[in-house]
Amino acid sequence: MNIILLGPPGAGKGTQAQRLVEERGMVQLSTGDMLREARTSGTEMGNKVAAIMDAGQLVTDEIVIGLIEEKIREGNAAGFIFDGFPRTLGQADALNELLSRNGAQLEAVIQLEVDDSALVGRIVNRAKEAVAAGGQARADDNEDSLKTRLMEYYKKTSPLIGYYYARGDLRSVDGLQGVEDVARDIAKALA
Ligand code: B4P
Repeated sequence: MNIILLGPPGAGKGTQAQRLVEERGMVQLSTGDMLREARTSGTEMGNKVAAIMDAGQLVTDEIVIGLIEEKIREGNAAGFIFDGFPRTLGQADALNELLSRNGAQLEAVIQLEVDDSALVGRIVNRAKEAVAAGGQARADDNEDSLKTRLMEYYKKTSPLIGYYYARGDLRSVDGLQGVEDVARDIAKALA
């Protein structure tokens, strides 16, 4: 089973992907995590990625598709959770092609619905918790970057809702609920 978790920044894609990994043994492919790893490489590409992410913008399709392509080619029996990918129509088309080229298909797209005011609260809270735990907040977890991240989401990612609805793949889940309740509704949507 291959599924996509779709939603604005802070909707809980990463949180729910982790649950699915624990409960179903699926493999999480988080482009955010892959890009955060790439930025630590010190390469020219890594530095470019860091600057784009910190500003809250989307990294180019070319870089992101390149990162995901290799993982899909490796395949896995339990299926992939695409966490934060695709984020543009170009990425969605590329994913279709990559899956069919590898004899795989998409089972469902879970859309996590959360309103903007809750998103801001969650992101600010995540930044505070990271600092309180003695670590560092993510460089893009601040109100300025978040404004850009939300604008990017509405402009470039939200058209995917109509795209997957038209294909009959979309399942919407109320992401404003607590983590357990969201997980329960995702399980229902996948039943
Ligand atoms: P991501 O790493 O994907 O991060 P995100 O969208 O901010 O977070 P997510 O929705 O996973 O939220 P989480 O569960 O952590 O992207 C970061 C950046 O990478 C992007 O801005 C972009 O620059 C780049 N990027 C990534 N993918 C890309 C792509 N495909 N194309 C181009 N660029 C790409 O939850 C957030 C917080 O809420 C946590 O603190 C969590 O504990 C809390 N929370 C979660 N669920 C909750 C609930 N139900 N109730 C209360 N709190 C909850």
